[in-house]
Amino acid sequence: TESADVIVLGVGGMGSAAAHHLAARGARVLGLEKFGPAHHEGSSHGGSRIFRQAYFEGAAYVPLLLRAHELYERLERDSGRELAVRCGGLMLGAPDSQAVAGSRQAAEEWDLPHEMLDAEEIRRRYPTLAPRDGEVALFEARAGLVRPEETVSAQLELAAAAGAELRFNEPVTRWEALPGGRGVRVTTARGSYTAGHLVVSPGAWAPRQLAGLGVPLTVERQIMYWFEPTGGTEPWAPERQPIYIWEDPDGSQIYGFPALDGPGGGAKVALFRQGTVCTPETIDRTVHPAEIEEMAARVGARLPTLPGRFLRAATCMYTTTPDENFVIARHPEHASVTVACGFSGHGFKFVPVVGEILADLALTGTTAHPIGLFDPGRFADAGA
Ligand code: PYC
Repeated sequence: TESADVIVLGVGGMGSAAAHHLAARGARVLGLEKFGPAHHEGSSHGGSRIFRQAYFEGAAYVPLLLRAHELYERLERDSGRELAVRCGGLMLGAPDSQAVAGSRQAAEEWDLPHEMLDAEEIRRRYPTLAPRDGEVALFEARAGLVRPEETVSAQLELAAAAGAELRFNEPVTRWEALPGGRGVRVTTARGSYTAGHLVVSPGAWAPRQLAGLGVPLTVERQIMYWFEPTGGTEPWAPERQPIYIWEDPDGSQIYGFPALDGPGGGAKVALFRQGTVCTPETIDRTVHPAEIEEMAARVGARLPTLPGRFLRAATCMYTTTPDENFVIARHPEHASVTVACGFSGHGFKFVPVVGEILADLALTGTTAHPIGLFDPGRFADAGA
């Protein structure tokens, strides 16, 4: 049996961040991953994730986003990789929609720089967008996108450079907290390891790896689509086109990105939430013609130069809690285990700050970051 100070189970978005922060603080880290580095099987692929701070899901997230912004910049400097594109962001919809009213409330509460635009001003600034009369937008210049695969790769590289041992294609079959606070034992397809502490960051594999946590999690299949705009990608360049989340009167939201990655890269669009329930084993990885047609019709109604030509689509997974807030805590039953799961489709922008929090919790049992919202104890009565 080999041993480490801290084992990290799953080194995707959150786990690679934890491994990076733990190793940088001098812990002997062993990272175990079912797939290869920065893989496409989970929730951290597809070239782009939204970054924003005027957070309509709740102003309580804002301090974490302020720190995430700093840590992404530090990660960019330390890795020499381009991880963020600061193209700005628009939250669009009726003035009382969650996207608009919620982001405005967070911006006002935290004094975040933002502008409110009416439909005419949106059309004037962004010929790619066709809001209806009465629709408005909150524009946030500091918003933009982050690059998931590059971010995971940067964190893995920096973790390894700080001494972390990372083992890929090595699925964990079982973990257990040893009695008497003697740490943990983790068994994989290849061996058995002990450590003083375990960080469990399994993404969509949480329902199995954290079955005893008592958090009701739902894994959802999501689809990302890339279209080539009619008339070319010039107006869709990140210098001109911000990211956007656009809420319909029925509360559903589409979101999208500027055209990235040169000719053939296309403009990515997707539905926020509303996925179909799946498991990592049963997810249908095929994107069907009817799904593409439905998305094409939906974007065509709002974005005059889309759908243009369909380029490609890919699936990924959300792991969602009933209130869509994350779960980040010491395990309520095992003091030698820290858990991170249930990022509910909006977690990637937080990746480096979650790594910092997980390192705090694993090494000291506490953190100065405000994480009360993420306590798994909030579901304690749910299944009773
Ligand atoms: O977290 O901003 C977000 C987001 C938009 C769509 C999916 N996640």
